[in-house]
Amino acid sequence: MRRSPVVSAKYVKLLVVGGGAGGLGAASKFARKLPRGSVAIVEPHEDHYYQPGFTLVGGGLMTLEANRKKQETLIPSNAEWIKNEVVLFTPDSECSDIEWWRGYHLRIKGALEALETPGVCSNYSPFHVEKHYKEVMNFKEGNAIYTFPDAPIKCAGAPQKACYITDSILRQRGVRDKAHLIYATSLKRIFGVDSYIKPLEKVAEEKNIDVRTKRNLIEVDTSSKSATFQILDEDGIATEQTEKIEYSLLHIGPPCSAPKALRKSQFADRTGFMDVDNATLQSKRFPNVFGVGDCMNTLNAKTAASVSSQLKVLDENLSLVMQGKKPYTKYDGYASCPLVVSRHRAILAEFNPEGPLETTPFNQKKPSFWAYWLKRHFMPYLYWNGLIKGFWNGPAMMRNFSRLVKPSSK
Ligand code: UQ1
Repeated sequence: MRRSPVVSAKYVKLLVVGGGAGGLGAASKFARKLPRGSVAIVEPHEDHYYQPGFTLVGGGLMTLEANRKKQETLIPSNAEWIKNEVVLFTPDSECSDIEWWRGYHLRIKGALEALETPGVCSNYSPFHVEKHYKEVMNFKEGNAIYTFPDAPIKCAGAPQKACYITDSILRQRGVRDKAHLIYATSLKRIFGVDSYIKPLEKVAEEKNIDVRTKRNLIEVDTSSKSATFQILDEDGIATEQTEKIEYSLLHIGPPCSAPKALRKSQFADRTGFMDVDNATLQSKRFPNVFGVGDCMNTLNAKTAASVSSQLKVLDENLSLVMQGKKPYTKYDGYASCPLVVSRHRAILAEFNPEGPLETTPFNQKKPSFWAYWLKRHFMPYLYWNGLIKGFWNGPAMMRNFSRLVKPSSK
């Protein structure tokens, strides 16, 4: 990795750390309203990936190429790109987003090496997502295991989406009866939001997927091609019991962490995520510092859709602080996860930590083609042209409008 020891010290009004969805969206918004030279964005990577597309790449429904753009084409023209990685924060630095796919080796013994061996893959990494599709297309027989970690994870629906798409592909290939599909999750139920549990349990049952709850992957042994799980108790605490399962295919849902420089900094809480006010997104310790995206310790699910709603809050609150005022706009914890359940259907889950927050007047809990179409064709467009350009503030306005048609979305 390129690493220059010191980035030349210079003054900018807003330093955005990370060129992911949150960082680009924030830089775009402020580069438009502040004078030239006021905004700089620190991002070491040449390529930017549309990560919500990875599920589709792993299912052979989109190419990786279609989800990749050069970072230089995305940095707002009025902002400066500092092509480097932050290694140390000093307290009066300003910080925004990112969580990257690195860090996913942290708590699973042997996982990082296993990803380079046959049968082991992850849709979370651009380097192993195409491998998933190849493995599914070449799958002959045995266990195909999809894991969900006992730690924060971005797009919590992605591991089960991968499992459902695999079921569809194996059926089409005529080898589904040779496969035992296992979804092994550390959670007590199939999904974290109550109202989507029943519809998802139905999908899993119809597809004959063996859902094993309270299982936390702790080790991958490539010589015996086996995965070891710790069994968790009702409170999610690890018991002494373990379970070892052999795999032909193992898809790893990675435990995610904030980037190292953030974890080590005074912006982080004890879990290593950025310690911000859950509503205003302002750093609890440094009033001139805000967060957006996956790196924060807010209660929302970590998805691109949540970033869109956070950007509106960030825009208003950071502007207030720049004018010497107090921030008051509140993030409602909105997140969305289009749960692709086959190659043509999806459940459009939208929720906040309190429950569902659906945008459309249609039944979003039922798998539908229109939800799949939105996910496959409309969302990438909205991301590249709306979200990262700082124009898309989430569907809250549309939600208010559709409430006129459908009074309650609960
Ligand atoms: C969304 O805003 C968004 O960000 C661009 C996504 O990310 C890819 C989504 O998947 C979804 C569902 C939303 C929410 C938007 C609508 C119109 C429901």
